[in-house]
Amino acid sequence: MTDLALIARALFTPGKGVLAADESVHSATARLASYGIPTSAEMRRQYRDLFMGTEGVEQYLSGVILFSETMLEKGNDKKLFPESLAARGILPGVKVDLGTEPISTSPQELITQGLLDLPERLAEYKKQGAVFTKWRAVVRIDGDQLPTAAAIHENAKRLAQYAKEVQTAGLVPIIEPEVLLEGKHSRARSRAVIEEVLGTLFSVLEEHSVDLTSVILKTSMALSGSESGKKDTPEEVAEDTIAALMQSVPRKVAGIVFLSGGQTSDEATANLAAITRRAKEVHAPWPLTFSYARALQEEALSLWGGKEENVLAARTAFLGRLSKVSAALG
Ligand code: 5MM
Repeated sequence: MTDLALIARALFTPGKGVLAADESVHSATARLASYGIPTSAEMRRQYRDLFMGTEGVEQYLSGVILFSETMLEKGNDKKLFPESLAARGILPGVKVDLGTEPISTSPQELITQGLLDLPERLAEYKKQGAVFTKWRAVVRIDGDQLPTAAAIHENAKRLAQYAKEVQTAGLVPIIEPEVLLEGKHSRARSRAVIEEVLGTLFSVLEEHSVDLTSVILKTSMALSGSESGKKDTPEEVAEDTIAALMQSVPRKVAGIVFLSGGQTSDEATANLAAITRRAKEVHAPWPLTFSYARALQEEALSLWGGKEENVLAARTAFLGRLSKVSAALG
């Protein structure tokens, strides 16, 4: 097994998963504001510290995805965040895409930016202690109109170029083609889109000679759209999600992590439990775990409210959610 494949495997240590703490300045500001928390660079640092500074997270976290700003900041323990994580046996990773912009020929769809100076930035992140990276593409469903094949293909090409550059730099790539929950679509449509997106992605990765043994897929679950009026049972989500993955993801892939994508904390936990059960039933070939942001953060953020006196209660809630999500891995 290569060194990169070993790092990828370590992210799937049984009972552990990945905290996504890589919100850009724009997303972190919006997240804090939505909980009535004041927004500033210092509040963003405290927001990161609330989670990463929680005693005992190493029981549940194999890795944390950081935002570039956080790579250079210190927690309340006066250690740089990547160093503090590594000292507790948690692998530090970093989001390296630079966000999305509308596609000129299909303005309702998005293309992810960030390839131009990627090799230089990867060298810096590696010096700062990152051992893995993440790039997110966004896929919007609208009836049979969206996504277009052209948008799926262009995002796949960029994900493949990113993954190749990252492996060349000696880091593990997480590839995240997020199929959005927003919309009126059915779960069947979500499953079909996930299959199409992943089918295209893995064929383009192969064209770019990306080594799949150190690639981690971060995927959405197959869910009915948030405006469909339908609430799926965890068993329905699990059946369609695992079917889509079995159809489209090569056995060689190092592992699959799930995003929570706007589900509540309880939904994301119950759906993960059903998915891991279903994966065992059908002998799915890859290790699975979580890579949640919102579903791990929401209870703690409501309790915290940006106030020092609430830190302990917020951290207790965070650890409680981590323990439930870890238990969902079976
Ligand atoms: C889909 O978002 C990723 C997973 O988070 P959820 O579990 O909340 O769905 C997450 O890693 C996302 O990529 C980051 O929060 C960064 O997002 P932005 O929009 O700030 O680049």
